[in-house]
Amino acid sequence: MAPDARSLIRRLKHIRAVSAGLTLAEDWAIRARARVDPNRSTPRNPVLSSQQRDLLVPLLRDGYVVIDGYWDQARCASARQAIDDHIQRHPDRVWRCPMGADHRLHGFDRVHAPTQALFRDPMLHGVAEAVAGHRVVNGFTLGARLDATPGNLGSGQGWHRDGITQYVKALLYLSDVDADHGPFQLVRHTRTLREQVSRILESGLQFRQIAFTDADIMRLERRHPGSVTTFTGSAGTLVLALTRHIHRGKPIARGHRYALTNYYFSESSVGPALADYYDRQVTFADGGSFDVDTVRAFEPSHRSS
Ligand SMILES: O=C(O)CCC(=O)C(=O)O
Repeated sequence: MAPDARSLIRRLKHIRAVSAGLTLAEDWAIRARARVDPNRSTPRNPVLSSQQRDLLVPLLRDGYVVIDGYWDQARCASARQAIDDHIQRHPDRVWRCPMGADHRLHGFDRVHAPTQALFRDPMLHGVAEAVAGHRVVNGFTLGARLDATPGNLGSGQGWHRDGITQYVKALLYLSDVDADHGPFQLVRHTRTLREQVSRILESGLQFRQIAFTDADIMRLERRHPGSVTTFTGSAGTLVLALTRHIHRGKPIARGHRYALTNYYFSESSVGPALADYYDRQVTFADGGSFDVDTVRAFEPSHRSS
């Protein structure tokens, strides 16, 4: 696109009615395209267990649900050690943020057998699919350690929302996380089309905005006090969250935060473009890359049960 056209669009997006209109139009186009998409995939077995229903109801209502004690302390301690060992042994396979706080091991499930239990968890996978309304795949489990370095932005590098093909993340704390240890935070009422359009009209957010400043969030919080929700919890706590909400890991003030995160994607979005996106940025924990065929071939056990 010509630079003039780009700058015109940038200026138009500052007009709230234009941003709201574009958001509505894009949503309509996405839905229309999905209806005629020959590759559209639907879950073969949408039947949920009572445990899954118990997770799905608050997840859809609030945008998150917390499972206490998903892993016990011993398992968390051993995974923390495995993350430290891997970071030390394979520094070339670690993605680091510019402030040196966030250390990320993509595909930690490939090198740490106990993480497979989280990666494959059919209960979580089934809930992720029920939320999306179509087949999703778990692209990888991220193993991460955050260190409290000066000026760090926290996990995820600041307030953002995930892309339209990522509905849900499962984040498992491996260490105790209080307000100082970089907890996950989510801004409620920023996900649905209606909420997004309202936030544009009230608070000046913009069409397709995926990164947000602290000032943006303070404006939202002033209008809707209590929207920012902070997830503290002990090691072993799992947070399932709809990550089209604005969210971040809070900057870490003390010590370290260890976590594992499942990255669920719409199955139809997993292809060369996504692989290329990861190839350009990271080497996976086993030295490999995002492998479209392997990711798509994995058949979670809940589909056949
Ligand atoms: O780990 C967290 O607390 C959130 C990370 C996140 O949102 C991201 O990496 O996109």
